[in-house]
Amino acid sequence: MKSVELKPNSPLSDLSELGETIKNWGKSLGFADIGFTDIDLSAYEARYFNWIGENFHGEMDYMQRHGTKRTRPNELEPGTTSIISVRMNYLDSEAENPLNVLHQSDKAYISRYALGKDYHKLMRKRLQQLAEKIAAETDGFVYRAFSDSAPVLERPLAEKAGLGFTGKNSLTIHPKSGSWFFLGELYCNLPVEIDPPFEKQGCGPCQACIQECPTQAIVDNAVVDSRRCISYLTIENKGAIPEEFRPLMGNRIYGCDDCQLVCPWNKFTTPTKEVAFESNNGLDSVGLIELWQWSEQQFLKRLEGSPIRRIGYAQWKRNLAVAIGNIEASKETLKTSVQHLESNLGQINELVDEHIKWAVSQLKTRIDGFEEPLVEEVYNASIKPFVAKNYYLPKAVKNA
Ligand code: B12
Ligand code: SF4
Ligand code: SF4
Repeated sequence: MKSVELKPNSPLSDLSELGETIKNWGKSLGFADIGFTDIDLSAYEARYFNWIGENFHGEMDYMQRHGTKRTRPNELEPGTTSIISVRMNYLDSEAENPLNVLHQSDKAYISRYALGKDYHKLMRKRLQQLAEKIAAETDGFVYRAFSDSAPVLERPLAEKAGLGFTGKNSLTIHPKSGSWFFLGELYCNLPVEIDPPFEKQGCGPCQACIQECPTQAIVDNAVVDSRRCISYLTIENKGAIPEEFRPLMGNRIYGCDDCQLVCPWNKFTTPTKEVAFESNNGLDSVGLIELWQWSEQQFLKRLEGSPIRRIGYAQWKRNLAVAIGNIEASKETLKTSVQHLESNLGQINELVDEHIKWAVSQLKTRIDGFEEPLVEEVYNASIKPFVAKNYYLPKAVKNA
């Protein structure tokens, strides 16, 4: 492959100046951090294949389909010699306080990354703009941009590029910025100086995420069994949600943030500056029954540009049915919820019907035992509380 050279008319005097210049360009394009690394992921390969070997990917076939392409960047994109790793903050500090939503069982909890526009396109567009700036100064620059869009081991790459350490919750955490950010990469052939990696996990003795995960999905240090994770159950899993997890999901209808909400490093979150990630469609605090009443047309219209649209209407209704089945409210409200659920029976598909029936039976058990302590018994029996005791939100968050 051709080597990269500065264009004769470039204002830069030497290729060694390019690294710093790229970081400045990246920041002006909205990335919170930019780091450079090599393509050696050998230290992570065994961990990745063990994870696949344990079947922790569940039905996410795309996670195991590409063999070593994910752990050997040069097999995915031949000619890659270096990787530019970037992160972009997404937490909207103007959105409703997530704890208020989690504490109201008749509200829908949507993970904070999905309150605004889909990040995949935005991230790749910005990476493309960054690449175009580099291409304008150089000859022979070859690249490909990714953000959760190909078999790429994004977190290990970020850790190697100095963008953060891997927490016990498996997320990349920056000690000055928490974990509420997306990752993206440019696989390329630039001869840039690589950045020092994060070598030490910053968790210390803390275990908050492991203890507070509602479904006990963090099965070891930085190892998540997707099949137990609410994010997987609500987004990636296309079939029935196993019954054992339904009561534990509470009102989380799309993704889950608990392992970030309890993480002390998230006191230091830097809120997003991206208008596209702002929650301007009311999804930060909306009632479950209101969403349940959306027709398929409303679902498609109201969620235009949102990542939520990807799961489709039936899966959306499946998730809502479970959450409505978990509502704790007055007897009257529970009865009305049953009516709303039953009015949709036979209208979407068998999968949704089965979840509606489950939800109705949950509500009816609660209605029947309303005067008795049954409600508490049922909920105390559900192994983990729906809501953790300590959360760490940045001061900038509304009502924090
Ligand atoms: C599959 C996937 C999922 C699956 C599986 C999650 C998982 N933990 O693997 C599910 C559906 C459950 C999921 C959920 C979420 N996801 Co997701 N997901 C991915 C995806 C596509 C692949 C991740 C992967 O390769 N997993 C396999 C495991 C083995 O890899 P890994 O966790 O990266 O593991 C390595 C490190 O943990 C590691 N390691 C590194 N250093 C250290 C240090 C120590 C001491 C140890 C022990 C291990 C260790 O070794 C492992 C093997 O190489 C990435 C995008 C991508 N292409 O990378 C997004 C991605 C990881 N997801 C992301 C997000 C935002 C989420 C959610 C927060 C969304 C939500 N709110 O619902 C949750 C968080 C749940 C969680 N605790 O992980 C972001 C994370 C950003 C960040 N700051 O870390 C990513 C990077 C997407 C993006 N481009 O921004 N996700
Ligand atoms: S996203 Fe939720 S369910 Fe998944 S590991 Fe984190 S706390 Fe557990
Ligand atoms: S909650 Fe504690 S253990 Fe979990 S990632 Fe954060 S610091 Fe690490």
